[in-house]
Order: sequence, then C-alpha cells, then structure tokens
Amino acid sequence: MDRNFPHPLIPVPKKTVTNTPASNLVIDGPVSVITNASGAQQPADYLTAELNALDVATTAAAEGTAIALELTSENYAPNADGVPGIEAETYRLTVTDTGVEIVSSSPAGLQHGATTLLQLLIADGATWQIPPVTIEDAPRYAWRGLSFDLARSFSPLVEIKEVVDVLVELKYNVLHLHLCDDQGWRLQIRSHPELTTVSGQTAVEGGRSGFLTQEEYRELVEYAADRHVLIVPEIDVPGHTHALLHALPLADVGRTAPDPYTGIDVGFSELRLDDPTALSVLTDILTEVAELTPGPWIHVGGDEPFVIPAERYVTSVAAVEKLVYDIGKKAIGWNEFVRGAQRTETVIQHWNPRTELAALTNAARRGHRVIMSPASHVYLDMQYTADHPYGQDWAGLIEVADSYEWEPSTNVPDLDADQIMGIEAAIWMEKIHTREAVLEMLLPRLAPIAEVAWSPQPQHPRKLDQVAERLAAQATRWERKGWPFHRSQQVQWPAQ
Ligand code: TNX
Repeated sequence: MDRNFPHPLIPVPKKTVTNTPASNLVIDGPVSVITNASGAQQPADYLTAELNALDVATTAAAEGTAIALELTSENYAPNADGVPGIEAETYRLTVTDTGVEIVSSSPAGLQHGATTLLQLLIADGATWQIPPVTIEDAPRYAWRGLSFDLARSFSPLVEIKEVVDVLVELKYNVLHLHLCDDQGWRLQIRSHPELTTVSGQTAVEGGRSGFLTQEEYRELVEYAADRHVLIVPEIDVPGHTHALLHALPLADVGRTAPDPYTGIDVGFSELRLDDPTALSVLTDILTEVAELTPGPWIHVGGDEPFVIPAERYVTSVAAVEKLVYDIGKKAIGWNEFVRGAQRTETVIQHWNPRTELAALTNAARRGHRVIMSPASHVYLDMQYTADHPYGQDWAGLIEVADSYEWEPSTNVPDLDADQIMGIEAAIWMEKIHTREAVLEMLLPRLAPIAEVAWSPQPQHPRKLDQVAERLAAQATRWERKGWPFHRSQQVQWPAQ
C-alpha cells in the first residue's frame, strides 16, 4: 500500500489514525451488529448482509464481537437537493481490540461507515481482521452520481439494482437515468402507452430493447432510497426525441419519423415545443414522472440541439423549465440548457469540454449550480485503449489515470468553484450492450472518480500511483461479488 496511506480504502477518508494498542481486531466468532435507534436498522441490515456474504456469522444476541451503529440524531431527512448533505454523511469509525463503533447523525453516514469497514477487512485464513484505526470522514461534494443511459440499449431492473450496489460501495449517492433518446423510450407512461408499446421495443443496433414499468421504476426508487441513492429521471427534450416522435402521432409537431432509429448519430430530432399539442404531451409525461419520483429533480436534457433554430431552442427550453417548476420539481439540464434557463435554481450539468464554457461560467456567476461531468475524464463509455472492445472515443481514450488525474474546481477555467454542486460520471450505451460490458466500463474507473468526488482536495495534482494499489486491493471483493472489471494495464492487479 502506498506509504502515505496503508489501508485499502477508496475513496480515501479525510482522516485516519492508528489506535494504540496497535493490534488488529480479530473476528474469529460471531459478530453482533448493534443499533441504538430504528433509523440505524437499514445500515445495520446492509452491513449484516455483506458480512454474511463473507461467511462472517452474525448473531442477534449481544455476544461475540460487537459492531455498534450509533445514530446521533433523529433529524435526517434529505436536504432540499434530495441528498443527505455533507454534515449528515459525516461519520466516525473506531476499531478497538474488542469491537467497532460507527457514529453518524444519519443512516447514510452509518452506511458509509459500513462500506469503509468492509474495505478494511483483512482475510486471514478462515478469519478476518480489522486494523485498529479511528477514521473521521466526510464527503467533499454532497452530490456524487452516475448518469446511466437506458435509452440506446436497455438494462433491466435487476441490472440497474446491481449498479446501485456498485455505487453504494463507492459512496455515490445519485443515479441519474437517461430514460429516452432517439433510439428508445424506457419508462412506461400511462397517459401515452405507445411510448413503450412502440418505442420500448426499439434500440440502437445490437442493443437491448425493453422498458421499466411504473411498478419497476417505483421498486428501483425504493431500492435506491433504502441505500441512500437518489434517483434523478431524465426526459431529454427538445432534441434526442426521435423515439417519442416515432411512437406518437405527432408528425405535425416534429419531424415525421416513421422508422425507428438504430444508428448512433445525435442532434437530428426535435420535439416542437412551440406547438400546444407537443407541450401538452410533454406535460402529461413530466407530470407522471414527477408523481413517480419522490426526489426534487427532473433532468430535462437540452443537449445537442443541432437542427433546432437558436431562437426556438431558447423558448423551448424556457417552456420546459417552467413546466418542471409548475409541477413542483426543480430542473437540471445539460450545458446547452443555459441558453434558455430562466431560474437560477436550475442546475447545469457540464459535459462537453469543448463547448459552452463561457456560457457555463456566466451561468455560475448568475447563481446556477453546476454538476461536473467533463467527458474527457468521466465519460465511462469512452474506451480505455484504442483496442478496447466496447465504447467510443470522441472525448478521447480514458484510461484509469485519466479518470483520476483531474480536479473539478479547476477543470473549467474561471468557473466559480463554490458553484460546483458535485460530480457525475456517465455511461452512454451506443456501443455497450451487456451487463458485463457495463460493469467493465464502470469498474475500475468509478472508484478513482469516487475519490475525486468524496475525498478532500489534495495539495498536489492527483497521480495514479496514489490510488493504484488501493484500487488493486478491490479486485478480490469485486470478484467475490461477481462484478467484472477491466484489468487495466495501468494497475498491478493480484493474480487471478
Ligand atoms: C454525448 S452527453 C451525448 C450523448 C451521447 C454521448 C456519447 C450528452 C449530453 N450528449 O447523447 O450518448 O455523447 O458519448
């Protein structure tokens, strides 16, 4: 392990000290996970299940090694952004030679303590040991997410849940779902069933079709919420709408789109939001999405409006934004969205390192907050290397080092760093069509990105060698979970 940090933890915690006496806690019998409040039960259940999966027996009786989860507050509802917030996610983990204590003011913080504890476990034959540390930890950014494209190629509920599990291990707390695009529509909308009966059946060439029923979507929202992951649905308009136009008889309000689109071009479709019919369809859609989504946000896209006249784009975006606030939600849009955004609560998601930078910095000056998703570092659909079997390369090849060696606060020159709300990695599915491919593109790169989002800003620029060994140490855990990951040449993985 690197000299400065001897434990295989990723993201690296804020502060770690070694306790005295410096002997490991040895787990050679049953463990009892103890809670002091009902709010601690969920992280306790999570930890128990994870320990059982490692063949650590747990017992309800107060015997054996005690792992105590202590919730110090009864006030831990998500904040106005729908996430716990930095203070609530703060936790302390103390390992003594008799037991473990995790303390936090929220269940989310206790869960983070649990994921840290699981990474600390050292296998010693049939028993486990935990080094005698006290860790005081808190996230740098309150928003740490993944944007997941279900539209080009679909991933069924069970696989989306598995991605949530991956996010939890790395202390992410947002899953943004790109639910529709030119190639398909992935969420059942009761007022317009054709969206899924027709465009739920289409996909990019070689990709998977399908969709989430409303019950499945609700199940996912609940599954994620139980693990302190917020679901942010994206209905991408006015571009990226060919699948909608293909499914609904709206030839008068968009381009006539008789055939499904299975290519990978972008920016050729438009939902004409200057037409009342289109606007009322979109109102129906967003109203249902809002009803299904307890979180405060609806992402409304706005990217790549290449065929949309500038003025109409601006009025369309303003109309969509108004709709979102009228139904009681807050809007997020991709960079281009700033051209029409009227409300400073609207959050801008930065993605294209080449365009809209001045508009972004100006928007931040006006008060918009920004989610950082710079494609050249966090677009996990980019290939690792030119010969990698999946993905694209328009934003460059992204090796593990590229996903780590960047700094959000200085990534966009002149962007007011205080306006950065957090980070989202993204995976687009034009050329990623299986569970295995998804996980291999996510892992290991999601781990270094988690560190950029969670851990304190380092004094010197990040270098891969600061994280490589800790990354390699995750291999056994990922293998045990059955999560395929890319054995990048940049990391010395343990022998298989
Ligand atoms: C750009 S990111 C897009 C997506 C593509 C992606 C492929 C964004 C807002 N637009 O439509 O899927 O590149 O990497």
